[in-house]
Amino acid sequence: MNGAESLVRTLVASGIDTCFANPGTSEMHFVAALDRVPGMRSVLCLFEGVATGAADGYARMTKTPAATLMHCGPGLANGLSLLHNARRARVPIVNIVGDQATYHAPLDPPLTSDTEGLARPVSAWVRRVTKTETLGADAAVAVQAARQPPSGIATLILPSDVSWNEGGVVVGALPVPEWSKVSAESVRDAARVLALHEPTLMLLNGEAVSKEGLALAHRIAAATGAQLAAPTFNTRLARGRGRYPIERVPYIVDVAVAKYTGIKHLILVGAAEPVTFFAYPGKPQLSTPKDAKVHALAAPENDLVDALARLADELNCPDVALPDGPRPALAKGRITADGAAATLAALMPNHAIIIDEGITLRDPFFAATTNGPAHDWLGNIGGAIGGGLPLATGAAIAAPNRRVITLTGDGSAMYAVQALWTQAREQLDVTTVILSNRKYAVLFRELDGVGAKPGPTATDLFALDRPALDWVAMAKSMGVDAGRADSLDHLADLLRHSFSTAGPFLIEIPFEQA
Ligand SMILES: Cc1ncc(C[n+]2csc(CCOP(=O)(O)OP(=O)(O)O)c2C)c(N)n1
Repeated sequence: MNGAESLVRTLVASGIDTCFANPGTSEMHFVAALDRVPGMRSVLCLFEGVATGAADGYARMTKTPAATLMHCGPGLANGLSLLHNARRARVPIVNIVGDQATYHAPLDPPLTSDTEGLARPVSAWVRRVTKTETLGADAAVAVQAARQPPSGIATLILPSDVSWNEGGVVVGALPVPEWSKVSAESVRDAARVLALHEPTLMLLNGEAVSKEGLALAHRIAAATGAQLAAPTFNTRLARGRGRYPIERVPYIVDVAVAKYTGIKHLILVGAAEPVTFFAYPGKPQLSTPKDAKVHALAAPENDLVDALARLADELNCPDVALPDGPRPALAKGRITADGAAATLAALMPNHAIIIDEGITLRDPFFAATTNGPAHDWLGNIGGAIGGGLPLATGAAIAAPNRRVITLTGDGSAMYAVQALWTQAREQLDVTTVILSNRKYAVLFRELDGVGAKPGPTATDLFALDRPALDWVAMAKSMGVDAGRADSLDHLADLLRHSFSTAGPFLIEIPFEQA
């Protein structure tokens, strides 16, 4: 058996069943092994950023890693920004990067680069394999490293001769690392703080914003008067009917600071202190008051649901009723953000997965879907835009019986638009909603935030209408049927059509330019 085959067999034995790939010459033996080994779905992505973003989406839904396959340092470099987001989202990924043969690299052929150097900033674990005999064992360790709480990216760099040489050894799955429980002292400390009944904010992250985590946090909040919040962007937030709602820390610094004025205690549940996305001249860097006392109930690598359950027990918190607001009704007539959001919330199917890259048009959709059917809301944690369409691709592969709805700004959608082609090829149930304002609207807001004044050059650098993007033609060219909504009634027709038809569909919602 050659090294590549031992690698693929070890990955399958370790539970990896999907590989998002964009291969080249150095990965040919890996690709050939995929033909010989059953159990691995290979998904072609036409840009490495699609592969890395898809692996992120896959991991958010299954909580287990997929593999990627990249071509040398430059291929990895193409995928880096969405690996950055995946690292911030704390998801497991086994990132496989083919490279020059061990004996060829010293001659410095064209695709030689510092592959480790490119991998290190985004990876929790990096290893260059040097021997065919150990490749299987290295792969099993890579899977384990990716799943080491709080999860991360394990990059395996694979010289081509290590792949093609004979002598590969398949290794069985290593134990899956456990999420550690918080100490009794941490639970008691948090209980003591909450029993003071002083203004307290509990900031919940990770599994603490799952359906179970939110239910426990609401019991604690109802019994103690603490406020609850999730970070501005979340890996996977459980929402809609049957789930307890949660506010997110506002993105806009002044709004966040005003909201949390007077908070005396901050209890972190798998979250970090709420640092603002950027520094703005003369503004605070934290959304909570500087003098608020910070208490860590749990770190990201802890079992957060267990920590909340033990805290609720410690405080004897009774159950609380689920709030039950009315589902928004269909809106009609001229397109507005509120109307489009209500229409989506009125029509979306049960257990949808919403991918949020809505930028300035996000908030109405977040608000309207609060009382929509149960769904998961996947945000952009790392701030590198362009991950929406790739994330949707991976989430749809991970959860084939659920409709994925991508809400994306038109600017953001252009970064990795070729994900649509993979969605068509794999016939994924993804509805891509382009929130089309023909500009980088948020950057006007940011200009104002940092105190810069836009002139004609700045304004032109944020304009997407010269030339205009033809979203319907672009989607159709990649095999995705599409329509442009010209009213809210038309939007409702397009959404109904997509939700009742298998496979991907794209809807452009044109918004008036303010
Ligand atoms: C990788 C990366 N490049 C650039 C940016 C800066 N950036 C943030 S938002 C944005 C424009 C988003 O435009 P769009 O998706 O159309 O949403 P809108 O602001 O119009 O609502 C840009 C360029 C970024 N965050 N990440």
